[in-house]
Amino acid sequence: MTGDEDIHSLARRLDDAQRRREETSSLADTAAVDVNTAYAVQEALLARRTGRGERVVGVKLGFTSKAKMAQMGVSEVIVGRLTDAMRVADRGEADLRRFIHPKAEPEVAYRLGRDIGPDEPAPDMESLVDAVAPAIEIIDSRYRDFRFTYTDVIADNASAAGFVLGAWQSVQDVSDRAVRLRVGDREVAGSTTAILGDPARAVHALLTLAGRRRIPLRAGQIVLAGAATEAVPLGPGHVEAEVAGLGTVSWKGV
Ligand code: OOG
Repeated sequence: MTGDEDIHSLARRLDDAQRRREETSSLADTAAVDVNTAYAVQEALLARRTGRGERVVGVKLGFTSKAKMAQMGVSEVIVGRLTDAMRVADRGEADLRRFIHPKAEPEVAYRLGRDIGPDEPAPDMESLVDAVAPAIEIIDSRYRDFRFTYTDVIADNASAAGFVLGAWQSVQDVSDRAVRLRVGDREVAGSTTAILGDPARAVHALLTLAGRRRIPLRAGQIVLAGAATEAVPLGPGHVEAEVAGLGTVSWKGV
């Protein structure tokens, strides 16, 4: 088992790795970390960020694709937290030196229309969200070579590192939409079907998970529902994603 002291020292290790842009090794090398402990480390990591003045602006889901679930040998999605410091402006620039070995994923973002209590019985989408947008997530594992266990990645805030939001659109069914991501001269194509079959399902999975993990969900917060394609390694240059019917979102790595 892991005590409070260990939880804080594991959070410090991940936080230092992110701030110094230095990879770290699996937490399993030094501590026994179960899923509860891993979420406690994530919470302690978030407390370090908010202690420095960052503001929580939403959540992200991970392992929403069958491919990643199979790769990790798990069947449950994971959640990480987004802060204002992670946001990159649409059509803006981000200094890649902020990251260790970043990758981009094209996603669908939802905006929560109201606070959501931990034990609400399956509310409908219209009552939960008030807008939807195309988005690009920047993931950046703090672990060497992106190699981690299931609990490692939960502790590491689900590899959350950055996000870019396109223009908000009215709430609509975004299932079965074509998605493409261009990173420099590489283009990958996918579909919103890769996100648990339908991104709306990811929002419902989030409610269950956030309830269980006592993660507050507030009006105005952003939900990144999960990746529609594989993650593509980032280098300097233009990055653009398009979700059919929702439009495009882009930024430039410098
Ligand atoms: C973990 C984060 C996964 C997703 O879309 O599954 C994720 C990782 O692969 O680094 O964001």
